[in-house]
Amino acid sequence: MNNLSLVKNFPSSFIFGTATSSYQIEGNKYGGCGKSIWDDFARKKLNGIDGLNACNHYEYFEEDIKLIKGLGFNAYRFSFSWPRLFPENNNDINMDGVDFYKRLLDKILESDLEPFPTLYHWDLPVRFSKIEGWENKDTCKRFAEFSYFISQQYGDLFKKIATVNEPWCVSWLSHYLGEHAPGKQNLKSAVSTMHNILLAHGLSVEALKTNNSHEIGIVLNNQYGEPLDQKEENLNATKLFDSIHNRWFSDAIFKGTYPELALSVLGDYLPKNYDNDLIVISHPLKWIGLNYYTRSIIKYHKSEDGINYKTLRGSLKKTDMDWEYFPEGLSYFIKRINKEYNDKIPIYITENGMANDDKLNSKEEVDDDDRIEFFDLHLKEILKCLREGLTVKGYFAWSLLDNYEWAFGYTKRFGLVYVDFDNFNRIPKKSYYEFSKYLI
Ligand code: IFM
Repeated sequence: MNNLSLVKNFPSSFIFGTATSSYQIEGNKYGGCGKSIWDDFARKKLNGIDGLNACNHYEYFEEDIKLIKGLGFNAYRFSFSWPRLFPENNNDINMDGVDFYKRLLDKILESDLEPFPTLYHWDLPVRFSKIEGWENKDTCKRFAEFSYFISQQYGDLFKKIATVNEPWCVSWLSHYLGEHAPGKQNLKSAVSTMHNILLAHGLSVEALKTNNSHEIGIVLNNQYGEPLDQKEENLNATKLFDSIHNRWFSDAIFKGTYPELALSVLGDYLPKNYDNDLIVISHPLKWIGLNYYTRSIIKYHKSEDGINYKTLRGSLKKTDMDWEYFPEGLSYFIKRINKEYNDKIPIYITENGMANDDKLNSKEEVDDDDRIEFFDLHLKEILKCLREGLTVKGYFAWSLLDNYEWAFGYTKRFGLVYVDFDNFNRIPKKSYYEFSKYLI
């Protein structure tokens, strides 16, 4: 039986935290929150299963922060909801929203946790749909203004801040694959969003810097691509997958370029003079967040638009998302950041975790041994990286609570804490107690 005793082997300066996001937990029915593109998408594509109530973190946040403290963790990653703060338009502030994040930050600090806020975790106010959301550079400018507002309002309450969570999901998953809001399936929309979301990040960095000296980062999600076999066509397909999924974002952020291979298929769809924006996109950062979950098997697949690959599932043990356990990928990407991009930058694993088909047992407890195994395997990879002198500084378990898992609604449970969505009861799972056993 796996346990998490290995957490004792981490240096005392290592940060352990847990991560959440606004739309997934807060409940937008509370506190005057406005509508986001996810409400619209849920209504049109998900039979109305949305984040209206979510975990009602808006009312339960004090209990939730207590739960984090009870884990023995020392940090909390959360996101600000843009539609909560500016529900109607870009000028009129919702004071209940302002007050909510003030109370939340005060509680986090009072509990001796380090806040790791993120400015954008996908809940774009729905009004931006009228101007095609992230396909329009005006949205980037408005995001910079929002960033400025946050730093003015709360700037003295946190040190580190991330601009955008997972730009690949904001762009490719949402505009090419159509799986997330706004649900488009159009290569041109995807490519302009792949560029604009990075521009939004760069403009946000500039806006944050005018106010104070925060340690600014961005959170990228990397996925390992494993060629189906050693045939040349599958090896090439894997390189293209990596170039679009991973290198597009890290090359732009760290080097101010886009990878040649991805450009060969996407370049025609980029805005004119896009390279001027790359200067803004590649402003130096103080830290980088890496979200890591799984790998994909990559197979050549001819496609009209030149995206000549297909992603398949392999035969390794899988989570309830049908994602394979592939912990080796985590150390692979940590190493890649240090060896290929920047050997000094602090790396935080800002998300890692698994969905499990958790059920309450007869004692009203949740025995999520598979999750304990998942954490153990991934933390072992991080320990290896630390021994090699790589600059990984922290680990955030995704997630604190079972929550709204986007297109899957409430059917996928990622939490360290089980949530009964009928009455908002929170029940710590076995994995929760495993962390606290060794960290407290
Ligand atoms: O729930 C999401 C989170 O919002 C972003 N990263 C991946 C998680 C699991 O799918």
